[in-house]
Amino acid sequence: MKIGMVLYPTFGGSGVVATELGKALAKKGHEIHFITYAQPVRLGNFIDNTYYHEVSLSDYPLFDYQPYEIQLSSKIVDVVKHEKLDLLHVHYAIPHASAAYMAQQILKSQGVEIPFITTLHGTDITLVGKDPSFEPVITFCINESTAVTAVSESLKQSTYEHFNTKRAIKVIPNFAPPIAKQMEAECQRLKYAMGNERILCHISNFRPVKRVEDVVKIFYLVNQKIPSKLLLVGDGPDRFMAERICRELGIEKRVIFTGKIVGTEKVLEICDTFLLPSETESFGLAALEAMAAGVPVISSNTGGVPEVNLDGFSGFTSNVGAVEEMAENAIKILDSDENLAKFKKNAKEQASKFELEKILPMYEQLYQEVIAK
Ligand code: GMT
Repeated sequence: MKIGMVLYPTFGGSGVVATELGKALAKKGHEIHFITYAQPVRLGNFIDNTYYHEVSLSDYPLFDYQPYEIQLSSKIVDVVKHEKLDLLHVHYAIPHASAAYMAQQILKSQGVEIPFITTLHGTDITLVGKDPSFEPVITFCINESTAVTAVSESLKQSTYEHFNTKRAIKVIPNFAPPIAKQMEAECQRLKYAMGNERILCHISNFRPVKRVEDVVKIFYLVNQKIPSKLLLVGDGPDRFMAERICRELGIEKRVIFTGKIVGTEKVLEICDTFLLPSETESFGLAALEAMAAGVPVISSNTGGVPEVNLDGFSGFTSNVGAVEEMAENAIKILDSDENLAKFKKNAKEQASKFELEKILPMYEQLYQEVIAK
């Protein structure tokens, strides 16, 4: 199949899923055309069957705001026509679904039919989408998409709660991209922690929804009982606040801010526990990636996270803001080598339910269905 993949190119989960999905489909022989405004961070080098079409933005002085959606629609029209695509798969509703709809209508006026699938990822529904200023467009696009998928059962239910739609939404969970085994993990680990220290980790875009302050407080409590280090990976609006709190709590020498990293599997390989205390999380791809690397997860029990992290098995889940309970749970995992080994094994076992080989055929089947419609 020839598939147009419309996505955000950044570190956000939706872009990661779209890129990894495209790469996996390309490996199976499908032709994948990524359409976005910058090189997707996970795309990497020259990969067979993948093509990247950059949407260039106009900086004409009349525009206070660049009309990205219009330029994206035009690019989609061009790519569909000239590359003879079979379907579009757009990740994150805003503005990708409305751009796809507009492109579809333009193409229809020129005698070209193109179906489009919208995958809802989370904040497009739970935070941004239900903002009244977006709601009518999102509702319309959900209703007009040839097919709609959501990354968890929880996100599907939230969509029905917040939007005026009865249309079928298929749950296709995210998958853990395959990870190449690192050979020097033990050496690498010693660069960050002494032999007797545990390493905790958090990876995110440091937005308020991630509750990075809770991450630091959980670590502060754990570190009082168990010698440890915290790796904070990523960057965003709450990084400065997190750095300040670390200094106030006197743990700044025990917390390492790495900034943004492309190959996070290298970090995960040296970690013992992953912290994800988010306010809301439709799925928690970062937690799944941690579990796939054998890292147990301490998370909130919000949104789709309990579908991924099994309480008491692959880690623990708690109510949002229950910092002390989350710290106690982390200590339960970290206080003996036996417990840690058990949870690491369980984390991998739970992650295997979301292996790429299990999820990919669900998308391929859906693609066949929408093309046949
Ligand atoms: O979490 C973010 O801020 C990024 C956001 C995105 O759209 O890229 O992530 C969302 O999509 C991911 C991939 O499906 C999910 O794993 C995340 O849980 C979801 N984030 C939220 O719901 C807050």
